[in-house]
Amino acid sequence: TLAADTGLPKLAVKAKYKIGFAQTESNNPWRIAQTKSMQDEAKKLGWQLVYTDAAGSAAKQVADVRSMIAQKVDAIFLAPREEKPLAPVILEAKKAGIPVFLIDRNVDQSLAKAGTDYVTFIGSNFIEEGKRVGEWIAKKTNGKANIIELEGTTGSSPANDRKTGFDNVIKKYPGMKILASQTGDFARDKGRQVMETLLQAHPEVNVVYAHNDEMAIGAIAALEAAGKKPGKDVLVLSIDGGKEAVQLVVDGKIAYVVECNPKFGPKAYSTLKDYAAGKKIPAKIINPDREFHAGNAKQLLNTAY
Ligand code: GYE
Repeated sequence: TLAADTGLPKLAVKAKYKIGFAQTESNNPWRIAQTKSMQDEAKKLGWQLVYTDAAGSAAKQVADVRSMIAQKVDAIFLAPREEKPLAPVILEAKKAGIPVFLIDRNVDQSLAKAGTDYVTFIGSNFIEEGKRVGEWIAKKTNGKANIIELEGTTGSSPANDRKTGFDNVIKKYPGMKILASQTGDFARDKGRQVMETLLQAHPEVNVVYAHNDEMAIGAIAALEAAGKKPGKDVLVLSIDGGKEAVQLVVDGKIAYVVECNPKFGPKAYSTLKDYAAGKKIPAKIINPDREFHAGNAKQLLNTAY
């Protein structure tokens, strides 16, 4: 059945649901923390969770969502790997009468729309995250920096938006130059490899902006292997705020981290309950992001995921 006002599938009020969670990959602490949060909260509520891991493949994630539709889950939580390829299965779920909630990553709004094709996007404001990193660099370097940017997964909403937010700040400072910007696929080893190559081409680099902790940690390894001191010769900045990165802030190797918290479980399921109860759900539900720097990292370390 379709809710007449929005076109979205309705969800019955039930004590226990059978829900799907289509994860995109499990190769880093952020993903593992997110999956654990979704599983722990389902267990707490006594709900049945159908969990899939797309292992970094948008095509597999499409197949995973289709299998959830075939299993007639009550609702689907999807962390879409990329903005475009996952949009069609959202429409397929809608057609099958299954409401979809996007968590952590969004999809292209020209292909599938929040509030019409899927209920809502729950996650961070990625544009704002990129902007905060850019503004921090501008302040610390007086608007003069030679920057290497390590981008997240190509075509993913956090990679697109973290770049946009950052670029918007850079544009205002003629002395801030992006020497090179390349994808490291949100992965530690890829970040290290890309940084090694870019470092040879651009030895004048003095700032590294990594779209996530994992690539920042990889970049630090590359910098150290090349005899550079992260925190002294090169400022390293990242997004996520996992324990390992916050420890590196304490150690002085990472200068600044904007948080992007992976613990979605409680918010995800309370939003589902609100939706079933007929409450109006906003098209975007934005998580508040903290930040970590030399002045607070030690104190906040044990609150990082
Ligand atoms: O920053 C990164 C992960 O989609 C917001 O994906 C998420 C990002 C997160 O692999 O570490």
